Amino acid sequence: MTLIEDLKAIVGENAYRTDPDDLLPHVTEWRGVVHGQTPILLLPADTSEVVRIVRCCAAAGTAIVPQGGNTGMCAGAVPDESGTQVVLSLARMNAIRSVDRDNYSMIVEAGCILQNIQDAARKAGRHFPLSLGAEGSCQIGGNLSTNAGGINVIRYGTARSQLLGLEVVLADGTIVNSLRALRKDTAGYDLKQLFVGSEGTLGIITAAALKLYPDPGETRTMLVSLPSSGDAVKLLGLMRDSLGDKIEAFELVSDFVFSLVEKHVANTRLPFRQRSPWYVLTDVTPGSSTDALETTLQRAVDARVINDAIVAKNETESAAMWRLRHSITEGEKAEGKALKHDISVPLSAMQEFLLRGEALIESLAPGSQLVAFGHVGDGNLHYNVMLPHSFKDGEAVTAGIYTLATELGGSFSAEHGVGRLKSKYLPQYRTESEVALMKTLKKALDPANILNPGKVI
Ligand code: FAD
Ligand code: 2HG
Ligand code: ZN
Repeated sequence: MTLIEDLKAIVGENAYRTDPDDLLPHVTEWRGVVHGQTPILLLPADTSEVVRIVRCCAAAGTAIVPQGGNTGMCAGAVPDESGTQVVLSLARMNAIRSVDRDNYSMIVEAGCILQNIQDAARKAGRHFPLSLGAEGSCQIGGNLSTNAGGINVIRYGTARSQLLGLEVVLADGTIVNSLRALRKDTAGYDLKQLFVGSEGTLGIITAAALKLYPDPGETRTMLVSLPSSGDAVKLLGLMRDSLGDKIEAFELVSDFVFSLVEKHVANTRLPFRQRSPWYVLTDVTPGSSTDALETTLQRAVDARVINDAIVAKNETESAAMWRLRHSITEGEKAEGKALKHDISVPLSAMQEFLLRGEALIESLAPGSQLVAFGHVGDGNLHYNVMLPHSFKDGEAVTAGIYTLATELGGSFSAEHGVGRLKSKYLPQYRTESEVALMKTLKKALDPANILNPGKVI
């Protein structure tokens, strides 16, 4: 039998696709920026089928591209153009194996959709805080493989912080089972964390033990308008002084970005009568400190750090505010192609980045439109740029932004990973010894380079 026939036999009828129309969404990056090819998409039902697929591909020297919801931003989940790489989708491995209320944990398969995990936690009276715009289609395996961030990192950390244990299949088919739901465990190297953020290049995640939290209580959503972007950091400082860690989300959005959403996404409207250049959308759980919240807002108005603030009166108003935020990627895509930059800097350098960044873009590509928004409370901004039509190449702009972030002690890749689109920048913006160690790890775990080759390093 040929390899493809062997692979079909492992997963069985109805659990593979070879028809080009069926394959198209799985070989195309969701923005349509990258197109690849594959002979087959496999949909294994369980870990033992993943093991058999990996062994079969390893014997044939055939590359495997693990795929979750294919919502990633760096084309990490699509195969190259060779037409030889097999795509392994985790979509059918989507069971919530168990929820342990007392231990504040759950065990899920890698193909679980993020929103289903949040819902299952809520049903059990618990909270799973990872939340992002693609939560209706991205999978927890993809979230862990990219170390996803999203809107609640300021309080709970990234996907990495939500992980208690992992089951992973290595490049030779070995299962490493560390599905222990423990908050404390210092027995040897913390192997599970090696696979977080490794974008399918070191192993295939098949299941995870996740951390749950108590229900954070009543959440207040506020949309605040600001005279300048730098005021966001001042506002965050004031809020932290009075509310401590009760800030669940703190997102910065420019007026231009919201105008793109209003233009392209139905039923979206900014609730302010008077527009400002920048806004912060924030969720807080003040508990008994509602007075502190009001005093803080008044203090911010007096210090001219904010222009105005609207506090959502109910769930519907809160959802409408968050819909504006979660529709940004869609609004930007509808307007046209943007150069995507996903940078971070220390909060103390954020104001300088914002000031120097605008000037830099204007000097390198005059007439560009800056699509700036993101998780400013984490020091992470989506600093996307729409070039004027006369500009065919944005390389200098991208290099300028990455260099500025690096100079200020930041990262060129804060949240979305490296994948295929950013792999050429890794050697430039990480030290030689860091890259060398990454290569050593890759070689040790995947000597034949069959797991997602061409991605990350
Ligand atoms: P995929 O795109 O399928 O895969 C991503 C990478 O992980 C690939 O390299 C793939 O090979 C690998 N992979 C997938 N599953 C596995 C597995 N089981 N084992 C090993 N490797 C695997 N990201 C954020 O961090 N924060 C945001 O706020 C955010 N907002 C978004 C909003 C929108 C509208 C969209 C479209 C995307 C957004 N993203 C965001 C990006 C994306 O949703 C995340 O990167 C997400 O974690 C990817 O999950 P996925 O299941 O789609 O993974
Ligand atoms: C977000 O924060 C995502 O909304 C997407 O990370 C960012 O579209 C983008 O550039
Ligand atoms: Zn983001």
